[in-house]
Amino acid sequence: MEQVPPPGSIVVADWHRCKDSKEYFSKILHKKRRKHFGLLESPVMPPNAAVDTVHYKIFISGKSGVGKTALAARLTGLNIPNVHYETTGIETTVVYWPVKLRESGRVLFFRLQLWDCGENALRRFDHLLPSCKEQVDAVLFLFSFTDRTSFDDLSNQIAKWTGPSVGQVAKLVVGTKFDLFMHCDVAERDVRDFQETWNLPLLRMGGEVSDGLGDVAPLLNCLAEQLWHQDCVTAGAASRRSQQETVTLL
Ligand SMILES: Nc1nc2c(ncn2[C@@H]2O[C@H](COP(=O)(O)OP(=O)(O)OP(=O)(O)O)[C@@H](O)[C@H]2O)c(=O)[nH]1
Ligand SMILES: [Mg+2]
Repeated sequence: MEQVPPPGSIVVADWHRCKDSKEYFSKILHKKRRKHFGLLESPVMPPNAAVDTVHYKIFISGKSGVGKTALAARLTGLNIPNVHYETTGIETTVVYWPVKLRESGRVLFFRLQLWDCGENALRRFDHLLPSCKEQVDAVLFLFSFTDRTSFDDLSNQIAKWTGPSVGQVAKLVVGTKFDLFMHCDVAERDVRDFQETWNLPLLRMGGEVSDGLGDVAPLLNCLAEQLWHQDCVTAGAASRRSQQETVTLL
């Protein structure tokens, strides 16, 4: 079972609602809508308020039509396509998200590069998955509330990303199309059982993209929290290892 920090234990939850976050969130907004950043662009802070940026690669996993491209669009503040156009290769998008660490009060910009690859393209071209996996920091496992088979396949998908051969990868589960409750095919009880088995964060998404940050903040904060926790665990293990090596050398 994964060791997952409880929500809000590492980063300030709902920080986007706090007054002191305004100068940071204003750098990712333009006329109250999300600013879009190309691969070489980044938010610019005044020199006296410079903050560090931490970079991560995130892979979005899930069967065709589950809503991977729609989620990437939602997290970036773009409109969601109404019809399903199969993604024919890998599409990457960059999301910047400011975060305040609870303990130190330090502010960081998380630069999340989202990797969205069409499921049918993944099956067809063997070279795509290795590129997606290379140095990946986190995987978002998607299922759709309107497609039972996508939920039933989750354990299978997660198992493929678990174990010593995969290395450290933060994992989050995202249930899409939560707005289509009339067609819901996954019962709350099943979601609870799944969470008890896997102990992974599970977020529900759906509906129109809103102008505000409220619908994406829980997911982005949760992702930032998992990534930061993973880095701290890795850094702790590395420093313990170097201490042990020093002791052995002495
Ligand atoms: N109502 C609703 N529709 C959604 C949601 N997410 C995705 N969709 C719709 O589901 C369809 C498929 O979504 P995509 O994001 O294109 O699917 P995909 O996972 O990228 O599929 P592939 O690229 O083929 O692997 C689109 O028509 C979206 O508009 C949601 O949360 N709510
Ligand atoms: Mg797609």
